[in-house]
Order: sequence, then C-alpha cells, then structure tokens
Amino acid sequence: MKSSTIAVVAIASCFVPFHSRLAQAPPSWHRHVIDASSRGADGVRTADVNGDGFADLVAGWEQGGITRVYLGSRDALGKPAWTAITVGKSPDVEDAVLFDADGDGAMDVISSTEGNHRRILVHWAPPAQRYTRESDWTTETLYADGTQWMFATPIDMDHRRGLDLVVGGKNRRAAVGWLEAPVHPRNVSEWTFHRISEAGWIMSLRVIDMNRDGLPDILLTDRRGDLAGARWLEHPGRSSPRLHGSWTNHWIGARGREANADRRGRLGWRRPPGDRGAALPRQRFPSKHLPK
Ligand SMILES: [Ca+2]
Ligand SMILES: [Ca+2]
Ligand SMILES: [Ca+2]
Ligand SMILES: [Ca+2]
Repeated sequence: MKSSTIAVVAIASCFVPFHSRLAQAPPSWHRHVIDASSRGADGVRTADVNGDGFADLVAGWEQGGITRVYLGSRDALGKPAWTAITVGKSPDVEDAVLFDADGDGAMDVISSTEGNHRRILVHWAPPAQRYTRESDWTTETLYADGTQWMFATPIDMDHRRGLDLVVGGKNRRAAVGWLEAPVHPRNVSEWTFHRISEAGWIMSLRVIDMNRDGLPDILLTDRRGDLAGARWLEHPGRSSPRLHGSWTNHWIGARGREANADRRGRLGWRRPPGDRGAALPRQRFPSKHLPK
C-alpha cells in the first residue's frame, strides 16, 4: 500500500474566496467521499469511459483485493454522482488503469499486482449497454513471471497492432518493460514482454517524449538498487532492434538515492547514514505514488 492516508477514494474541491486571497489565507479543501466500502485504495486514475464528457475513475483496493470503476455523472441537483462497478478480483493490486486492450470500444481495465499475487491482470469489459453488469466482466492474467508489478500505462510503442503496455515492478527480478500487443489481444498468452531496464522498486512511471524526437520515452523514479534515482529510458526507434532489448538510460538526479515523492508531489530522497554530500534542490515532479 502506498500510503495509509489513502483509505477511501475521494475527490477534494478547493474554495478560495476572493477575500481569502486578499488576506493570503490558505485555501480550504473539502473531501467528498466516493467509496469507502473496501480497504487500501491505492491511487486513482481517470479516463472518460463512455464519452459523455464526465471523468470516470478506476481504483485498485490493495487490501480488499478488488478493482473498481466509477462512472461519473451529475445528479438532479447538478452534483457529481458515481456508479461503482467491481470489474474483478485483484489480490495485492497496486495500480489499475483504464485501457481498451482489445480495441472493441469497451474500456477494459489493467490491474498490476504485487504481494504474493504478482500478475498483470486484464479485466475484459462487456459491451457498453452491459458495462455496469459486474457478472459480465471477466478477468484473465495478461502476464506473470513472478515479478511484483507496480504500474502499467498504455502507449503504442511500435505503431503495430494498437496500444501496448509499459509496466514496472519491484524487488526480485524487477524490471521496466513493455508488453507488445498481439494480432488478437484476447489471446492473452500472445502478449510478449520486452525487458528494457533493470529496476529495484519503481515508484513512478510516465510516458513522455523527453528528447522531442517524436518517440515516447519512459520517465521514472526508482527507490532501490543500483539504478535507484530519477531517470529516463530513451525510445531507440520503431525500426531499431533495440526496441525489444535494453534502452539507453539517462540520469536526471538523485542517483543512488532512495528517490521518493513527498505528499506534495515533490521529488526528494533519503540520504544514507553518514552521507554528507550536497543536496539537490527539490523540484516539482509528476508522481502518482506517495511515500511508504
Ligand atoms: Ca464518462
Ligand atoms: Ca475492450
Ligand atoms: Ca503496438
Ligand atoms: Ca523521445
């Protein structure tokens, strides 16, 4: 679980009255609970599942062992309302993301699980008219090699067969890699894993074109091992043989440190005992993860 403070799936709204801004008072945030029915909601990711203009959510409940989608709408008074869908069981789920894995138009869900479960799961969605019918969802293992998986995000790596999945893990045999979509994505055994970097404990993983060459690179923070720190992996080119092998690593900072993000989304690290080295200035850094 990334943080004991995330006990519920919630949204917060900020009200900053003009007079407050004049007085430079801190803004007042109100928590609106969407779901508190399970345990260990480990972050929320968003997408517009049904194209109605309202953001929909997905959350993995790590201790509860389930993944749920929340369809957003407005009630008669115009306030946000949510329809919860348990899309499948996902023991030790660390992360969940909405992703139409088979390209049929119905948004499926990928759960990354760690603990003892250690799988990339796909929860296949039924067609739109039955999307909220939980019994019509099915769950399969998309990939498992014994690694504890921390994060997955969709991106088309090779301009072939639609979107692929970038994944990252932690602890023994941990890696950053991508799962190549096959011709028939429903044939889960045909998704091919390509290991592109060793890893210790992936905390953040974003797909960003870091060098502006038009190819999606991978920006990450890793908190353990020889490759701990903030770094990015350079996409070698879609026709390069290295696309399916090791990618060039570029360091950003906090090398060898336990890179982590604080509760305000800033990057920092823990200095080892006795280390009197100069500290880098903290910097804003996109991170879904909060300190353990
Ligand atoms: Ca929506
Ligand atoms: Ca689908
Ligand atoms: Ca592809
Ligand atoms: Ca690039």
